[in-house]
Amino acid sequence: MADCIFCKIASGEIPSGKVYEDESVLAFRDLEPQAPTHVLIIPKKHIGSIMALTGADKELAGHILTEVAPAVARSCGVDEGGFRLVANTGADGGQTVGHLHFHLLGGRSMTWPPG
Ligand code: D5M
Repeated sequence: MADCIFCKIASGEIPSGKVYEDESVLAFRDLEPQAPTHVLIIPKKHIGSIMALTGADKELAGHILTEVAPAVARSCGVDEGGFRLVANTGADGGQTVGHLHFHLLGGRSMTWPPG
């Protein structure tokens, strides 16, 4: 999508602190880290949010959850200590960028409930 910042990051038009990339997914450091490890995992194709996922995205969504997130957690060294994986969705969910992204946060103890 032309004016989507994460599409521009996915295409390389805007630089990012890349930690993982394959043909369908990119993971990069969040600009405003909320934990020692704070990585955003995005599909390269534009999907607005979890609510815009369709049956055609099952393989992609499964790939992110079963392969990419664990690989990123391992490469960042938070797989054993634990981490939080969250997709803020919509206005009440706190989503500010309209391109599906999973925050992977770790390196400190998380609190619950979130703010
Ligand atoms: O999360 C959107 C997140 O995106 C927020 O934590 C800041 C981050 N962000 C915004 N622009 C960039 C760039 N250019 N690089 C890295 N991280 C960025 P949300 O859940 O939508 O509030």
